[in-house]
Amino acid sequence: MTFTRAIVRPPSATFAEGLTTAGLGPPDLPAALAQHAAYLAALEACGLEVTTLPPDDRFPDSTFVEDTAVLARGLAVLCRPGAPSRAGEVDAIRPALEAFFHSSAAIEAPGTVDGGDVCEAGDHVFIGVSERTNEGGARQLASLLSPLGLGSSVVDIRGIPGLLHLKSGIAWLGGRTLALTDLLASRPEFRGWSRLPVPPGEEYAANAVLVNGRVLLAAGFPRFEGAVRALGLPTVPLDMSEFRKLDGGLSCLSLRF
Ligand code: CIR
Repeated sequence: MTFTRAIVRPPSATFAEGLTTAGLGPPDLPAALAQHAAYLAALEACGLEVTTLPPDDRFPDSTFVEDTAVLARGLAVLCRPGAPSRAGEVDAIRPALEAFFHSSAAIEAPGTVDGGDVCEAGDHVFIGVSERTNEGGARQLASLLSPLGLGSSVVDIRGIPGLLHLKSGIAWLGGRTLALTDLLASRPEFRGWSRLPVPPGEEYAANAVLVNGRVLLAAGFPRFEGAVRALGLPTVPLDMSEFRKLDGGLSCLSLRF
């Protein structure tokens, strides 16, 4: 899958009021802005044309744009976030998506889907059922993706500690290879896939993104980065400390298409 574009939204002045369970203290906005700028530059270095939306003070979590939509094969599926405080982020992103996608659909109530629960892996999509994405939302998404030739399977991650979203514990590294944290690696849904274990203690790094042959990953997780490089994939480490304080992973800072 080659990406040509991405959409990002820098953290806003209200960023520190975002949802969190991390217990890592409040994020520092200037540091978050600097990390976001470096992230954007990394996407550009991978060849992407990046659309930067204005910061949106109304929604503290609005920098995590990935949760608002699922983009697949020319279709934009507008999500219905599981957290009430994030519902308005979807309307806020709609115009930007309409500029690039002629075909769109939406998850309807009572279904909920957060984009962070959706892991595309070639022609297969893993959909996490979590505290944010419910079974009805997952079913709706699966039936929207199926006509596009995308098969899907549902992975129920409720009750797995430390996993806000499915992609908090999994990354597709191309072909049939998935990086998986220990708690996911043993799950039957991933049988038949080549599984790269994320070393215990480095779970946060599992939320990596393959962008045009390079793997963007969180800095500071040397064993995981070494394991990815050993697959022959160049890595681009990025400081994510301020986003981690809000339970945010690296993938959730952009919509890539
Ligand atoms: C939230 O709890 O919704 C945000 N503070 C973090 C969302 C992170 N999204 C993601 O990892 N896909």
